[in-house]
Amino acid sequence: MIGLITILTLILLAVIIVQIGKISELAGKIRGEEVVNAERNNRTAVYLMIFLVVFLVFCFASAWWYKDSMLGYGPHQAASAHGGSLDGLFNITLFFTGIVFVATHIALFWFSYKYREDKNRKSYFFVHSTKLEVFWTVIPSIVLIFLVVKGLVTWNEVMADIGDDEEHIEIEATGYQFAWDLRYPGPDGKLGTRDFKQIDPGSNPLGQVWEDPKNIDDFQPSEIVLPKGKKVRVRITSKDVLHNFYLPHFRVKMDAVPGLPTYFVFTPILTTEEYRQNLKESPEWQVPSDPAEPDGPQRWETFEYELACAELCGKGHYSMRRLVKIVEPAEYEKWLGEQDSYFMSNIRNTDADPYKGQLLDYEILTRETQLKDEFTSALGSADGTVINLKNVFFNSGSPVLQDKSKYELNNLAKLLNANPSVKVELSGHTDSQGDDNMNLSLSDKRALAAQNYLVKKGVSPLSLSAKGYGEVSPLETNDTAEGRQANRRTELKIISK
Ligand SMILES: [Cu+2]
Repeated sequence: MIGLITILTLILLAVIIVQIGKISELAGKIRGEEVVNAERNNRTAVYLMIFLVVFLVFCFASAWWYKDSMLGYGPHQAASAHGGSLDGLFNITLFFTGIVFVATHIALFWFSYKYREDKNRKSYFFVHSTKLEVFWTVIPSIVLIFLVVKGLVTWNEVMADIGDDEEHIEIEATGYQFAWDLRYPGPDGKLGTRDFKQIDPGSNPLGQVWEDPKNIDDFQPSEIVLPKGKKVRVRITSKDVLHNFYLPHFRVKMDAVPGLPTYFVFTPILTTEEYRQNLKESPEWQVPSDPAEPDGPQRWETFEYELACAELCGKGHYSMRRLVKIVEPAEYEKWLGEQDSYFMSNIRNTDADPYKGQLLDYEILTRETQLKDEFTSALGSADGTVINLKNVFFNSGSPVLQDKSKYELNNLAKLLNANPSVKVELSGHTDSQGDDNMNLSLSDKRALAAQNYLVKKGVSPLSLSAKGYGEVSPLETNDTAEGRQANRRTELKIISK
């Protein structure tokens, strides 16, 4: 409906203009062409002057009106360390181009006013003015040299890569139609290698090479979380077409090119919460976030940083949005601890796992902290708390400890040595396969083997006891291989503290 009205209005306007033209033509015939022309020239000259004033006022007023919504102005100060210098560069450029913009517009319209047709004025021609040539060559040259040099200096500062041994966090963003796959390096701080031939949309979306141990702990979060004040290097790449990694609030923008990894280094300096506090000062942000819910949270409260794609990469382009959260370093560490490695949750012990049956360094490390936590919490709770000792393995049907059991037992020895007053019982358990008595005796021997190992590692024999329980207390069903595996175990019980 609005479209139809607009079209009708435009047609009507065209008709009116044509009619006015016809009227002035007729008037010209009646009153003599010259008089009418002079009048029309005067009128047009005045209209142009009015247009100039309205136009310039509009330009400045709209810039002023929207200043709180523009990046770099009002509450939108850059949230990254380098952002300020980029904003500064924009402002310097705006200053010079602004002067030229205003001056040329005034000159353009003033000249058409001042030099409108006048019978009594004669044109003045001149061939060459050296002064003028020098004037309009030298001044723009100086300004341009200044802008280019300043721009280069800023560019080199903003685009500088990480120096050798400089502490930083490296993350990776892979664009595809239509989303971003994000990858973090996990506790080792290093991203694993990728090979496009290994890409499988279901089980290996990034084509990570599992033989590379650096891939074991990499995780793929659904949003970017980063600590304030730490240098971040983002590896940027694409799987299909050109995308663009754009973090507007951090003044980070870089093409994601298939087959050609790019990068951007930046340091966030404002947490999401601090940015919200800045926005809170602006009236534009003190309105309900959802107009349908006037009592709901205000706009500034629901603000989030975002990652967008700044390349028109296809019809789903708009949906390439990911949340970005900047938090205090302690909160970041906490978040890191909650992330699950992609390999461990999706690939471990499947056919794609090249380490099937082996104990991984990553597992040894994570188990160390886990055991420590379990032991500390057991000391804090009532006597009788049981800890399942993972990663204690015996040869099949025998009480001989496998070499890889040393990690768990060494860690346990460390904890017991640090708490000499704690008394514990080691207990052996088997599955239900085979003879009951054999199982009981085997579990007894295995518990004893674990005890002997701990004594060798300096734990006082007085704080240790060992007992076999055979097959009587299974954790899970004995009908499946996984269940039986879970039932064959060594446990630790706190007797007294
Ligand atoms: Cu895109």
